[in-house]
Amino acid sequence: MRSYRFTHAITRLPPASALNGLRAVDTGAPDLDLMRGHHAAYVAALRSTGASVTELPALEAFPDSLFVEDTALCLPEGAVVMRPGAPSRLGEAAEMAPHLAALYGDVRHITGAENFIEAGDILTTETEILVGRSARTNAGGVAELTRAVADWGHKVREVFTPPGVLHFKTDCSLLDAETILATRRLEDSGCFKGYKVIHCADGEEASANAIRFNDLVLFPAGFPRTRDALLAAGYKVVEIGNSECAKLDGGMSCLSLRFTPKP
Ligand code: CIR
Repeated sequence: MRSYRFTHAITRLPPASALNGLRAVDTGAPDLDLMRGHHAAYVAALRSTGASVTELPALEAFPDSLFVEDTALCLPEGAVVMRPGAPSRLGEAAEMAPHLAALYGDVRHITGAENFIEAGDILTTETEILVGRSARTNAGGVAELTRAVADWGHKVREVFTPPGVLHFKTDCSLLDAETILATRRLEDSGCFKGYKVIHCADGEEASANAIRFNDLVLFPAGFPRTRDALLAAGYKVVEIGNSECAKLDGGMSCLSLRFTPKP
């Protein structure tokens, strides 16, 4: 169950500059203290599963650097450092690379000058890696990732992030080997044939970004009907406040890299 059982995670503390983080729509300034409290609860939930969590210091030069997920794809065999499509985030990937090199023997890089890919667009399941093209991830980025992971035995399938949605995983999450939590608008694109899909309740589309991490599902607080559907399906749900990261279009998956490096 390598797609949701992990020994390690990496997070990065929110910088004060997160006030200037990217957002599609301005819904007000994030409250930094509240954001830091939510972040601490998130890290504690990861640690409660027994995983080793490396909490990196805040990077003031990069307002979105708490969203570490976008900087790398971590697989058992090795890690691939991304090339973020948002110009202000390009340098975050280089900041992450040495931390991955400390844990992995094989770290590869997306290098094509015209190729862009952010790992928020990547959903790794037990059998394949789905990559959604988006405003941040282009065909060249998907093609370069496909080549980078081929000799590790991983298959990449290119799919599409719905228009106006930041990342593929803004609208879906892996719950277990067969099951995905998704919005109806994403499922309607047909990308999850062969999987069981649990839908977010109507009006609760912002709850689609959750993470299965070992025995837990870390789930954003404030979406009771979708939470109850997950509880009814037998998942152990831990609700984490996400009101402040949501103002920056961030969610549960964005806040960590999760992995089990092969010894
Ligand atoms: C951005 O626009 O890049 C950040 N404000 C949010 C990144 C969220 N990351 C993710 O969905 N993986």
